[in-house]
Amino acid sequence: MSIKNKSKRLAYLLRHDRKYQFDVNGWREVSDLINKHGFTLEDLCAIVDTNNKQRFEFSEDMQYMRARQGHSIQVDVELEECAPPPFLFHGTAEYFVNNILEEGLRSQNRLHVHLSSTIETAINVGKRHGTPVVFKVDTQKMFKNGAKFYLSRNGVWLTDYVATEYLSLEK
Ligand code: HQG
Repeated sequence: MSIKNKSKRLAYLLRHDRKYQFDVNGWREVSDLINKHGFTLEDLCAIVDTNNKQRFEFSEDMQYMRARQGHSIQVDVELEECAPPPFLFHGTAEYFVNNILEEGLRSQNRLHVHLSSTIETAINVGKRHGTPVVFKVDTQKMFKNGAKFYLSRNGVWLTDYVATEYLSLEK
């Protein structure tokens, strides 16, 4: 398996695997990944070091690993609450747009709505689902109105929900 595919498999095991009993902060034993899922320690180190989005981290003692964001399982990865920049972007696919304009951005299967700092990143996120469309999010107004924002350790902005009043289509 290529390192890219191993990384995808690891993302599933650290974000979405309902069969594993995660620690409250989202940590999974390195020994479990090695003994039950076919990774070597070298694989895991290479994935942490080379991952383009720095998605994963080891615990200090190297006994555990976790994903820094993107989970569907209920864990607390100790996200840092932060004041957002004035605007952020959300990339989605064309066929979700009408629904989003009706009900706002929901986190769907994940714990949070994911927002991007740049239009380019948002386009790439949207492409994963189809023809990309980018929403501009008035994060400043949301923040003034009491919404909370979190910045993951790999630089992804997260929030719980974005109501339609804060959304505009980016052309
Ligand atoms: C859409 C990747 C209909 C939402 C990326 C998205 C990201 C709605 C899809 C991270 C909706 C959920 C997350 C509504 C939201 N009606 N559709 N009301 N509200 N949606 O994959 O943001 O590579 O769970 O627009 O880079 O695409 O995995 O979220 O299209 O940072 O590290 O529902 O995943 O990171 O899709 O992607 P997803 P996402 P990684």
